[in-house]
Amino acid sequence: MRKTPYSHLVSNSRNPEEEGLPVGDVAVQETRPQLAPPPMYKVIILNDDYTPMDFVVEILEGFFNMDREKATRVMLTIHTEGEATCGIYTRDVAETKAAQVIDYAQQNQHPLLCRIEKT
Ligand code: TYC
Repeated sequence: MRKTPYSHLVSNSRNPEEEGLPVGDVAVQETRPQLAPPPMYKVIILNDDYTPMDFVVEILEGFFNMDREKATRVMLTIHTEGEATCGIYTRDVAETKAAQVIDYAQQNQHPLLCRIEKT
């Protein structure tokens, strides 16, 4: 190796002894590639006796990108079964959607609630 003022900082060698490093007592933990998909969370909207059906349909269209037909079907499922899953997202997105739905309902004086649940 050519000697330069900085050659002690540069490793061109795969042989530790050549660089004056100890041999055989250095543990190297390779980082594992992060390939696992993230955990996913359902956003579940709950039924109540007071929120107007039209308002729930508006929520499903506006926050969950459903068309009128799908939004109406999901709203009626919530109304008859007590709750329904409206979308599945990563945790941050699910938490944000749930908070936005509750905020928007409160701004309009409706008691609509939702929660998130790990899939
Ligand atoms: N049960 C409500 C009513 O009869 C309608 C409703 C549907 C409310 C879905 C909330 O998440 C809900 N007006």
